[in-house]
Amino acid sequence: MTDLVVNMIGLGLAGFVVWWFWLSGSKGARAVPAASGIQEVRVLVKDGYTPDTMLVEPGRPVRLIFTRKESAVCSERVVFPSLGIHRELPENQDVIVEFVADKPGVYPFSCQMNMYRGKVVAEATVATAKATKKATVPLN
Ligand SMILES: [Cu+2]
Repeated sequence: MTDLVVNMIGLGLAGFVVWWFWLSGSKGARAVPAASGIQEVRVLVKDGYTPDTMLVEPGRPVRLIFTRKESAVCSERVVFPSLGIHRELPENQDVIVEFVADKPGVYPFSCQMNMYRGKVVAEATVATAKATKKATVPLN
């Protein structure tokens, strides 16, 4: 039973590493910590969100700067349901959304009609994941 659980954890971590590398491709963006320690990502709002996936470290402040470059009614608001955040996005203006992703997990956001979608993924770095995996292997 213990072996099974440990194997599951190992598989999960391997999957996580693969997934992380996949996400770090063209669409995902890892937030770059500013000098202040805030993890900042600029998001273009036009035919969707670019990037639409942001990777952040859990427990540290996140700042998303949305710039809407279209007049489509669709994107006039951005909503983070799990964080209770609703913001107007006037055209050609930077709108800052700040929060702390205090727990690892996925924090989705969307336009008010849920047509444009994106997500903030709060996860430890690959280095952390590898260290955890290493520590897990001898138990197999
Ligand atoms: Cu919409």
